[in-house]
Amino acid sequence: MTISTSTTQRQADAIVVGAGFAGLYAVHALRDKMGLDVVAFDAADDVGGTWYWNRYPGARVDIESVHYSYSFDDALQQEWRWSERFCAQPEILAYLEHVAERYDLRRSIRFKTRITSLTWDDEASVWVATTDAGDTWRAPHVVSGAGNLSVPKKPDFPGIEKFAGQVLMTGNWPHHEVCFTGKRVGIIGVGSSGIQAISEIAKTADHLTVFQRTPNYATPIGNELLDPAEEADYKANYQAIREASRNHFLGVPYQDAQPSALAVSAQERRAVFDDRWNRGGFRLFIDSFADILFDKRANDTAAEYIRERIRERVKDPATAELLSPTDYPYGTKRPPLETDYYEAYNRPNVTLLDVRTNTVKAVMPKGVELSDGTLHELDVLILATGFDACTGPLLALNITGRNGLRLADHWAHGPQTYLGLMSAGFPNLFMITGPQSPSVLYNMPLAIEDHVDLSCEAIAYLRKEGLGVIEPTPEAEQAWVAHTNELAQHTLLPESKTSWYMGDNIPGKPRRVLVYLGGAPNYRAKCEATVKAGWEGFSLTAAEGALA
Ligand code: N01
Repeated sequence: MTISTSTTQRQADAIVVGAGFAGLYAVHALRDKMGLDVVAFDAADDVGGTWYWNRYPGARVDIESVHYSYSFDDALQQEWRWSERFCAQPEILAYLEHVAERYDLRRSIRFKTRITSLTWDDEASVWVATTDAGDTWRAPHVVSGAGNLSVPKKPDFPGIEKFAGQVLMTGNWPHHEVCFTGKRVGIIGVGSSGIQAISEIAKTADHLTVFQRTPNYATPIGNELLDPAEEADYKANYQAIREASRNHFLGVPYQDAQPSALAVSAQERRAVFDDRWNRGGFRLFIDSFADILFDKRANDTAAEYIRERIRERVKDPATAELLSPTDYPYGTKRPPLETDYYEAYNRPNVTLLDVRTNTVKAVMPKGVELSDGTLHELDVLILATGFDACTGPLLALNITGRNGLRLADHWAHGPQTYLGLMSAGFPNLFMITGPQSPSVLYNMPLAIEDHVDLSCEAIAYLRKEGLGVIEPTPEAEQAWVAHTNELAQHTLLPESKTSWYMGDNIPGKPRRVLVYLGGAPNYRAKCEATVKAGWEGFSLTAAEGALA
């Protein structure tokens, strides 16, 4: 369909939120595979989603690009060339632009348009979307590709609006090149974004001050140019690789994990850690020993190994100490991957400050003031302070479901979903990689494809059966929430008190695990069994009214 602009109240078969990995594939699947009228919305002026907004220096994927890419069309995966093992943001954005072009997706997307509310019309069984362009759209189905890490955390530093220099956010980086030469730069936050940005900005800034609250367990990404022979080999075996990925906890075809870090000698353990450290990616975390995320004593061995490596790389022992996490297990905060991150602290132009003990008091016109009264003068202040993860992007859509139920109220104590895909009282609303699905603990493009395909299957089933509405039963939802909470209790995740996996990074956000921790293969099996059992746990009914 080409979007009509002739009326102010318009109709479609499906509304898609977002034009990132999820929104693009949803448009293609719903429109081109199912033949539906689709309209998508994105606040940006082009496609890309997270890869559109996160343009900070050093932004790079941390699952190998050959794996972190669409699998839905073999021709696409054969023709696209990745230049590096872990490509940088511009190349991933170019890939998504290519996908938009190749499948002619832009004609179904309204850019520079944000959905301001989504309201279920009980009488007509349709969603009514309003946009900041002043339009209203009606459609029986909504597929949200709003993302998991797309709503940056609001700055919580008093006085920031009075800062005389430039404030930049990694999650909403300017489109022009930012030059740090001759500048005093400060950065708050040492998560994946901060760590990638620090490693790059340290090379050009006159001085870089890092304000660190909680140190992270960063390990080498192991990036290098992708050897064409290796690439050809991947491409010749893509089907098997994708299958192996989908059968792996994290959605990558790694197969070398040993059962337990505690079942081998210290020497053997060291050899495994060294090997995974050298091979890079998430191998140390996910492909060394299978009990690292579940057994504190196993975790301690990996944590101590990483601290040892930090001490080897950072020249000043006090700085190395400050960079070494000690009060939460490895992997309970999302582990960042790095290139030369720790070496940045050996440079004379980089200072590390501990803002856990000496907190940020305020941002002053000249710089950042800490609780002890010291003022750190800056020309540029970068906020790498994270996101309102998983629930934030959905709540930002201002969603009201059946009988006036607001999603914000339904989720007042944390997300409530069935399979992380739908929520009771919010019919025909498909949340791609929603909370309590494997999402960020799975290879995102594959997680997205699985969820979009499942949503399409639900819509096709409704149509085949002459029905109009699908939603989870409250009982199925409650059981799923209890199941995801219980799974989390069997892991070490709840032991970190500052992890966005648990909602801890946003003041006032309810503490509840935001991801499904049973692993992608179990999750996929559960979805398949649900469909096979006639959409068990869902209620499927006729639509209340015809589309007006
Ligand atoms: O955000 P984060 P991120 N005062 O929440 C600090 C993905 N990603 O944007 O830990 C002082 O991890 C906060 O400190 P603390 C990836 O999934 C992927 O870096 O709360 N500090 C922390 O250090 C990742 O996990 C890639 O004590 C404050 C930092 O800000 C996710 O996005 C690249 C503060 C936030 O870290 C989010 O990563 C980038 C305050 N008031 C991101 N408030 C890839 O490589 C916050 N902080 C693919």
